Formats: sequence, structure tokens, C-alpha cells
Amino acid sequence: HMTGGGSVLRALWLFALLDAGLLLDGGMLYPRESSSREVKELSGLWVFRADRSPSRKQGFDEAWYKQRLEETGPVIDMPVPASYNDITQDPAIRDFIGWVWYERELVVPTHWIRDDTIRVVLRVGSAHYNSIVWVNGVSVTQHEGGHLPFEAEVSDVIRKDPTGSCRITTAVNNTLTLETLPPGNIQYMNDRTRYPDGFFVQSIYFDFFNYAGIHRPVLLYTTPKAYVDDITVVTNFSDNTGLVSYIVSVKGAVTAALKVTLMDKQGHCVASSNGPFGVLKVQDVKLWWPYLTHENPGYLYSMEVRLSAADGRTTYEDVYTLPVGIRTVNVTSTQFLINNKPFYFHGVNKHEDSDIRGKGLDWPLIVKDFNLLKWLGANSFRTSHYPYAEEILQMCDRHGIVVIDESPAVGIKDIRSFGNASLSHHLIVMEELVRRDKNHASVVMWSVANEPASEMPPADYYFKTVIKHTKDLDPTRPVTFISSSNFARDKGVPYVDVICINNYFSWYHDPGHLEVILIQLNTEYENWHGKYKKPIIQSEYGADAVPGVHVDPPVMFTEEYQKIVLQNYHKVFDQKRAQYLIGELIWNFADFMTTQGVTRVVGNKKGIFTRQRQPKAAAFVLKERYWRLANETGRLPLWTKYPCSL
Ligand code: GCB
Repeated sequence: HMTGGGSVLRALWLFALLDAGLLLDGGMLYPRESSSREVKELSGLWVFRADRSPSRKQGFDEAWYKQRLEETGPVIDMPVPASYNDITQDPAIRDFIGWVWYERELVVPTHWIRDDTIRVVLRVGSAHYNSIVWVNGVSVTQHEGGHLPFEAEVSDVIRKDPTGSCRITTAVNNTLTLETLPPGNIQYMNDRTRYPDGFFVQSIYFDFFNYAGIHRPVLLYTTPKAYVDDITVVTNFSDNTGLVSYIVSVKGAVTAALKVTLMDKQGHCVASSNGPFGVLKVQDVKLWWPYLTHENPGYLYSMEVRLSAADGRTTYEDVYTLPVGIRTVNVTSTQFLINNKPFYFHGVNKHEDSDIRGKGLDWPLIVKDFNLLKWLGANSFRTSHYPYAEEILQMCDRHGIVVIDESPAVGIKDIRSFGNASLSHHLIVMEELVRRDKNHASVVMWSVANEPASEMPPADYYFKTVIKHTKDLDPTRPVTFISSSNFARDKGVPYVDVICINNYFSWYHDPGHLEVILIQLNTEYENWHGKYKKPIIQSEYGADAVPGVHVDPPVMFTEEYQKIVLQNYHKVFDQKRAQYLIGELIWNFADFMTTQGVTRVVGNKKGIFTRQRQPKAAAFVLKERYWRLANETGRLPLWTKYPCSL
């Protein structure tokens, strides 16, 4: 526990660290409307054209961005946000690899053009994988990597046209290389006796469909010329006093006055401060608690940052309000502590995946999934295998769903993906991720990668570097990477704070032999904990079940088999959670699409819900267990409120 003075020092130290060795410049605050900021969402129908030329470069050769896309050739309607793959009846679009082009025209409000004290910013929530954006034919930004936002100031470009008409063209390429995250590799098949002219395939080393397109909202937003560029908060508490250390970075003004006000849910001011950094002290603090651990989980304060600045011409006022949950996270050799109380993860792994939309953000789906999580009694999930939409993390903050936030580094299997180019890109991605998600109370741990080939010699230096960089970026959260069962050889594990292991006993190993689970899982845990003395999360386990298929005694792919796999794992969990097991995350929340292959029946069927979010038999097993665990570990008399038969 810190005193107020101690925490000012700690905050300054943290922020000094945060600034050291940064590769990225500037913040990435979620765009929010305020008295000084406007947001114009561009969701809806866009114009679309896939570049089907053999080189995939026709669009660049003919400069499609210089004119309206429909003047370049045939175009189709395309919804944004959505993956483009499952929207049409054309298999060539579903399986397309290369550049696709999107376009949207709009007219911006006149005062955005006339008032040059306003900044206009174009922001893309995410586009997979590589994107180039033009406004009225002028290139404004380029970004590598899906799942994370990027933006560009476009004030000057749009002001060149006094009518305010604005044509946004975006080219997006889903090609993966050995140096992208996730990695992939294009292979050309040149045997003309077996493959048609120009035939190529993209190999990927991960188990989900490589959906592509503009996956999250695109928007235009404004700020004043002098504006709040970034905010970082770190929270703590001592007895009944909450401590919110903050730092605000300002752009567009040499000097600015800052007023920071923290408000409770009723809008009452509970603390305030002046200046770009400080510590807000909250008497009788309401801490942020996970779902099912407290009668009022997910409590959020609102931190209003108000900037005033002036130059020779005019004065500027900018207002940005950030939701803030006050909580701490700590790890011991056997426990995960939230607010100094042991927390047991009983949750799921998810995907951003659904019919028709693919990986496109969809509010009905998001809200349905949260209702299912709550029905299940899940208190947490891992964002397997890439960062999820900010809108989802905001829901987690509000509902108290705890998040392990994962980078898109899945399938690092080829030795060539451990080189310098891959490593530098990985460091940038970790910065983009931490920069975007650092202020979410729900995010309690960073996961830098999933099941890399960490037995390879370069993995030691590679993961040491990525994990150290992540800890430098954020010294307040534990860091992990997700291991497959490779305990003797796993090179990254010495550097992690929590050991996360995936395994599929009686599925990929000893298929059909449910009786091996107890002994194999027990051996696995004893090995890992014995060697590293760190807490363990079972970060994946499960079995495929094709819904509606029943055989008893159970055989693989039936609902019965999936149930027994889970129940056998649970027996071992119940022994080990008394010791050092700190969580269990089922693989997977719902069925999801994959590339076609002989082990996949229209996608991965390890969901406890179908892709349409209907429960399989295993969902009821898990629901009963999770509510029981909540009653045991959550320190709440829930059974009176939420009987298991709910
Ligand atoms: C894993 C992967 C996950 C797969 C899963 C499976 O270990 O992390 O992406 O989908 O196994 O079902 O094979």
C-alpha cells in the first residue's frame, strides 16, 4: 500500500518508463463526442472492387484512387464494417488474395472546411491486413496489420475542395508473409500438369479463416487545433482511498492549462487536479470488481480532461472524457490477485467470427455474446488470437469481464519468422496494442503470442525482447505467452509472469482415449509448476462436437464426447486450483470458420455454442460448473440470487 506522496513518485517513475524507447509517436484515444469534438461514422454501404488482374497491381498502375471507383470498371456494394469474404456468391471473392478497393463519398459539414482551428481526423478501426488510404486522390496514410486502429489528419486535404466533398478510397491487401503478424506464405504451384496457369495458395499456420476487409468502423472526427492527444491512467488504492495517477499529453499548443475532474456514476465530482500529471485521490472509493465477485461489478468513474490554450489568434478548449475503473493486479507464485483478492479465471476463448459478417464488428452479435457469457457464469476471456474491437473491451469494462489481451502473433512456426524484421514489427504491434488498451480496467494481462515454435534457437532472444519491451511499456500488468505442451523445450517461459498452457489430451493425442486425461494433465501441471514456480492458467482445452450428433458410449465429434473431455479436465482442475492453477478457459466459446482441411467440418467445432450461438450439451456442463465456482471463489452469496437452474 502506498501513501499519496509515494504514489506520485511511483506515477512519475512509471511515466518516465512509458516514454523510454517508444517506437510510436502520439496517442490513439477512442474517438468520443464532447462539447469540443464531433464524430461522423461512415458505416454502411461502400463501393467495392477486387483487383483480379494476375499481378493484382492494376489498381495502382491505373491509379484507381484518382477517380471514382465505378469509373475504373465493375464495382459492387460492400457493407462496412464486415469481412468481404462471405458477402457474395462468388468463390473467387471468398478466397481472394491480394488488393481489394473500397470507396465512400460524403460531404463534410461546412464549418469543418471554413473553420481552420478545427482538426479533422480520419480513423479506421481496423482493416486486414495492409491498408493504404487516399482522400480526394491524395494519399493520407498507410498501415500494416489488422485488428488495430490507425488514423491520419486530413484537414488540409479536405479544405482544398471548398464544397466539402470528400472521396475516401482504401486499398486493402490480405497477403501474409513470413514477416507479418500473423505470418503466412504465398506458394506458387508451377507444375502445369497439375495446376492451372498462375495458381498459388497462401499457407497459414493458424486455425481460423483469414477474413479480410474493413472490419471495424471508419470515421471522421474533429478536435480543436490544440488538443488532448493521449491520456494514461494507473490506478491503486490504500484502505478506502482510491488513487488515480494520470498523465495527459497535449498537441498543437506550446502551453496549455489542463483541468482534470473525476466523477462518479451519479456525475458528482469526487476528485480534481490541474496540470498534465498528478494523482487523484478518491475517498470511499468504489473499486472495479470482476463479474460475480461483487454485487456491483465493473464500477467506472468518468475522468474529464479539459484543456484550454491560446495563440495569437484565438483560444482553444478541448474536452475528452475517459471511463476509469480503479483496481490493482498482482501475481504471486501461486495466485492472481485483483484488488489483493485471489481471482480465479473461469471463462472462455473467443473469436471475432460469425455468419456472413466474418470478422466485421456487429452490435447484435456483441450484445448477444455478453448475454451468453453472463448466462454461462463466465468471468473472463482471452482475445484469442488478436486484439478485439475497442467496443468489446468497453463492454468488458462496464460488465466486469476480465480480459487477457492477446497480440496477433499466432502461428510463428517458421524459423524465418524469428528474424529482425519480424521482431521489429512485433515490437511495434505491442506498442500499438498497449497504447490502445492501456486504460481498460478489464485488461489484466498481455499475451504476446500464441503457441510459437518456441523450441527453436532464436526464440529465446526473440521472446525475451518482446516480453521485456511489453513490460517496459506497461510495468503495471503481468505478461504471458501461450504455450503448447512443450515444457522441456519452451524458451519463452522463463520470461513470463503467468504460465498459460494449451493442450488437447484425448483429441490430438491419444484420440478416443478419454481415460488418459487425468494422468496426462496431472503430469503436465506438476512439470510446469515444479520447474518454474509460477501460477498456471489452462488457456485452452476442448474437443470438437458436431451439433446434434449423439453416440453413447461417446465417440469423437459427438456432443457426449465433448462433455466427457470437459468433465475429465475439470476433475484435475479441482485438485490443482487449490494449489497453483489460477484459471481455466474453454476452447472455444463458439464454433468458428477455418480454412478448409480434412480435420475441419465446415470450420472448427470446438464451440460450446454453435456459430449461431445456440448451446451444445457441453454449454450446460460449463454453466453449472462456472456458477458453482463463482459461489465458491467469488465471495458472494450468489446462490440466493442465481440458482444453477437459472
Ligand atoms: C490450438 C490453437 C487454436 C486452435 C485449437 C484447435 O492450440 O491455439 O487456434 O483452433 O488449438 O482446435 O486445434
